Formats: sequence, structure tokens, C-alpha cells
Amino acid sequence: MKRCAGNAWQKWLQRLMVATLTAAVTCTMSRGAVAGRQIHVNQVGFPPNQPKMAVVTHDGKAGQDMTFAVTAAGDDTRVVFRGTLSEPKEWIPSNQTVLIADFSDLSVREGSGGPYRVRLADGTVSPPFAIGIDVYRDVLKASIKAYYFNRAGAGLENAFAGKWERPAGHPDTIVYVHESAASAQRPTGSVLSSPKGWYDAGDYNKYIVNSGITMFTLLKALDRFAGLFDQLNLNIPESQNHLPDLLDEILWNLDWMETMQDPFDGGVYHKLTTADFTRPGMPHFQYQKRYVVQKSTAAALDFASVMALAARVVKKYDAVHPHAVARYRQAAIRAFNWADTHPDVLYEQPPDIVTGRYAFPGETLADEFFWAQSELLLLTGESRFIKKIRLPENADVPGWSNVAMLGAFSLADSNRTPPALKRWAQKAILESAARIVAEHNDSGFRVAMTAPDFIWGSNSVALNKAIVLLYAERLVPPGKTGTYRAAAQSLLDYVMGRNPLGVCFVTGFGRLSPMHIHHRVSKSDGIDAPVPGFLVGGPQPGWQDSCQYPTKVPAITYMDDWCSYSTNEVAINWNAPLVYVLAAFSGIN
Ligand code: G3I
Ligand code: 9MR
Repeated sequence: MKRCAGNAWQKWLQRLMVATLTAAVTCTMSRGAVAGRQIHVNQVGFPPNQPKMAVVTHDGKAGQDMTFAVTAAGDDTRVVFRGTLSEPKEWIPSNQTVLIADFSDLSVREGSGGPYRVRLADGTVSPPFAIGIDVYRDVLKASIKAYYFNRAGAGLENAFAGKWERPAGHPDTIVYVHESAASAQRPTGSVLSSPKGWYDAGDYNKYIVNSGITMFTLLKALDRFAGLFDQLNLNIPESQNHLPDLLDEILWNLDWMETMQDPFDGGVYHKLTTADFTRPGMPHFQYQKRYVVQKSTAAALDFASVMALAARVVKKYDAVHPHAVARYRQAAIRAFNWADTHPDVLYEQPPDIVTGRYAFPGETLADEFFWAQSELLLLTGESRFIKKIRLPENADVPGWSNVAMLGAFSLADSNRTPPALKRWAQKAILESAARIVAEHNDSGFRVAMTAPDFIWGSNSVALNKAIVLLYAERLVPPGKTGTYRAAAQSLLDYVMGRNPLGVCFVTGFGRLSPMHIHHRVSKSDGIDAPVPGFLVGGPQPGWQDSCQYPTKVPAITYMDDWCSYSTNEVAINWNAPLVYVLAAFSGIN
């Protein structure tokens, strides 16, 4: 949906039309019957030798021609593949009956990668897509560059940011200690400096807990796909130094995280925030006071885990950043020691602070303790960390509030893991992967997403499931990995367009992508196109914002509108698994 240029009135009218159109489409779909058939497909494309599928919605008519073709997008006479649709099957999350067009056997000469489209006998066509080894190169670079666009305290120059250039905002060199964070050495109102870091999402605040899973995923991508990232140039200010650009971007947030630790006791502040969410406006026009708020056990443990992993991953770059490894190691141990002596300091939002919590009342922290003990065991080898380890009962698909699987990933990755722990980690990963594969096989859309997965940030659930599968793939003999990678490809296809809304959920990519994201810079910069490379949270029926949704059907409750922060915001912990999964499929045949 492209917005026309023009004055505020025209934009208002266009927004009204878009909202009406979206509602109409959504409302129609929510009744299960769709006027005319639709074809949903990954709108970026496929690596040559990976599974390739599209979903065709069933219009209920009998006797339909069940054949389909793949043609050159600009020339329907150039048919490159013919096939037959699968039998219709229901998909509960969207209350639809659908058919699969499987063209996985289509192989194309490298370089002749399309664009192509799927075409039915009745003339219905899919959005165009490409096929090629480097098909994800551009969207991978954009998904990482989105972090650069969300830097706090940085002026973005035209040479690196193009039309999204902007002055710096939020230097965060004058940040106040909130009463909830006061200590003897840093009483209420003390001033500290806590610069750099990324804005968490569409808001301008910075949260340690959400940096936890985000930094884990990006550090693991850097480590696992080092060859790819050693040469992936993102055109950021640091691109000419001797470090991978992804590491430079990670360091921008790591530098900020370090400043969130109290040097006097090792505790870690839960977040850096304004008292309330600010009104939209560019960063350099924001002047509200910013605070560090309450030290929490979850923040200390997530911080300790990230610093311990960073010490291991950054080690091979230590020549460029001398002493960083030692600094991260000390920070990790001091944060863990604080958590060890303050094991149940849950984050409790002060009455005068109403921004994001990244906490639940009565939450348990066993998973955060497990993750931190695992990372510190792998970093230090000290037995005190293994002695305390209590194996989680339900290590499953990870999220900011459930990080046990992150510990399992690291334990499975390392050759320093004690055998019993490694066996547990491998079992946890394979059991989670088996559940995901079963969901994939049972799904009408052939994607491992079920109704309970449609929560705030559902697109990150899809991609974190794909990461579980990609870890499982490395634990089994080469001949047994097919289903894992196929199911992971399908989850990537889902966020890229093979979904009931027919939206490629990454800004700036695909034929239909979000234009009105809940992102203060994109709303305020006077540029129609949103900042590119951001993955939006995705559909979910929670209705936690003031948008007027026409449905509560899980997989289609979504609105491409500023008001929809519960389905159409962006966040650092949503782009991270996108980076990891795109990296895993980059350079793949
Ligand atoms: O896990 C439960 C699930 O079991 C249950 O079935 C489901 C429906 O009730 O709820 C699930 O929990 C939800 C949780 O997200 C899942 O991670 C909570 O209801 C929901 O309130 C929670 O929303 C969080 C949201 O902040 C509101 O607190 C999102 O995870 C989180 O990503 C989002 O983060 C915000 C920051 O606070 C501020 N910055 C923007 C960022 C993204 O919107
Ligand atoms: O912009 C805020 C977004 O980052 C958060 O995820 C969301 C939920 O915490 O809140 C948004 O801020 C809204 C606030 O909650 C209510 N007043 C309107 C604010 C902007 O939409």
C-alpha cells in the first residue's frame, strides 16, 4: 500500500481509505470465505535448492481446475514449472481452508532468478518473487541496518542513512537516578551518563531485559556465520574498520549496556526511560528527563549472560578492542554475584513511570538464572556455576520472558560443556524441534504456527521457532536434517508473505509491506516510506491498543496503522531472529 504524496488532508483521507480497505479485506477473510482465490508466497523469494511453496485460498467452489504454473512474472507464456494443487485443508489460526502449490522441484539456472509468479488456471496470480543463492542478501543487510537507524545518541549522515538522515537525539549524558534506583553512592536525582544503545522499538527508551535475547541472537549469528559477516558491508560509519559491521552494530548497544551496571555494587538498572511514552516527534526534538529505574534480578542475570557470551565471541577480535574481554568477564561475574545475593528482586513499575515493563507480576527467574549460569560456566569453567544449575523443566521456543532455551543453545554449541549438561541441552532442543515439525506437518499453511503463537510479537515467535530448528539440524547426521530446514524455510516464508494477510512483514520489501509502523522516527520524519528493514510484531488478537479491529481471528488480527502498537510496532528482539534466520539461508544453494 503506497501512500500518495500530498498535504496532511490527502494523507488523512488516504489513511482512512487504507484502514477501510484493510478492515474490509480482514473482515471478509475472517468469515473464512474469500471473494476469489488468493495466492500467498514469500515475496522476496527462495534459495535454488530449498523447498518452494505457495498457499492458495479455497473459494469453496467445486470442480476448480487444480493445476498451477510458475511463470516469468513479466511473461505468462514463459512457463518454468507446472504442478497440481494439494487437497484443501483447514488452517485454524486464520479460519480458512487452503491448498498448497508446491514447486520445490523447480530448479533454475543461477542468475536467471526471475522474478517469477505462481499462476492458476483461472488467471489468479501471486506476487512476484526471485530464486537465487543471494536472494536474501539485501533483506539481511536491511534487517541489520535497521539497528543503525535506531541508534540513540547518533546523528545519521546522508552517506550512510540516505533520505533517513537525521540529527542525533538522546545523548543520555545527563540521566537521573530514579528514586527506585537510589543507593548510598547514587542517591535519588544523581546524574550519570548512559549514552549509545538502540531505541528498543517504536519508542525512545532502552531496556536491559529486551537487550538480553536480542544480543544473544545477534552474537550467535555473528559467531555461527562468521564467514558471511566478515565480508557483509552495511555502509555504516564503522564499515572501514577491521571489524565485521554486525559486530560494530552489536558494540553500539554493548557499550550502552556496560553503563547500566552500578559500579559500586554490580547491580544493573532495569531500563533507561522517560517517565511516560513521549508523543511522536524526531529524537532531536525530545527534551524530556530520562531516568535509570530500579535494579532488578532479571536485568542483572540477562546482563551477566550477554556479557559472558560477548567475552567469548569478541575474544577473536580482541586485538581491535583490547581489554574488552576482561571488562565483559568482570562485568558478568559482578552482575551474577549481585543477582546471587538479590535473587528475587522483581521489577515493580514505580507509580510515576508508565513505559514498558519487560516483566510480569510474580514471574519466576529460574530460566534467567539457568541461562546466566550456563554462559558463566562456559566462560570461566568455574564449578560454582555448575553446582547451582537447576535444569529447566520446559525449555522451549525462547522469548524475552523465557530464556532457558538460550542456555541450551550455548551448552549445545560449546566443546567445554560437561557431557551430562550437553546431553540435556541436545535433548531439549530436539524435543522442541520435534514439536515444531509436527505443527508444520499438520498445518494447512504448512507453517509451524498455531493459535497460541499469535501473541504480541508473533512474527518473532515464528522466527525463534526457526532458530530452534536450525540448532536441531546441527545435532543430527546430515541425512536426517531435511524436515528441520524445510520447516524453518516455511517460517521465514510466512513472515515474508506466505500468510493470510498476504503481507511481507519487513518494511521496504515485498509487493505489500507495512507503511504506517508504530515507530516514532518513521511517523515524524516527513518521509512516506518507513525506515526500511524493520520486522513488525505481526497479527495477534489481544486488541491491547486503541485500534478498531474488525476481527479477533488470530492470524489476521493486524492493522498497518500507527495506532496498532500491539501488531504493527517494531522491536530489537524481533529483528534479531530475522537476522539469524536470513543469515542461515544466505549463500545457500
Ligand atoms: O505469554 C502469554 C501467553 O501465554 C498468553 O496466552 C497470551 C495471551 O494472554 O499473553 C502472553 O503474554 C503476552 C506477552 O507479551 C508475550 O510475550 C502479554 O499478554 C503481553 O502483554 C506482552 O506484551 C508485551 C508488551 O510490551 C506489553 O507489555 C510484549 O511482549 C513486548 O514485546 C512489548 O514490548 C514493548 C515495550 O514494552 C516498549 N517498547 C516497545 C515494545 C514492543 O511493543
Ligand atoms: O509507543 C508506545 C509503544 O512503544 C509501546 O509498545 C506501547 C505499549 O506499551 O505504548 C505506546 O505508547 C502509547 C501508550 O501506551 C498509550 N498512549 C499512546 C502511546 C502512543 O501510542
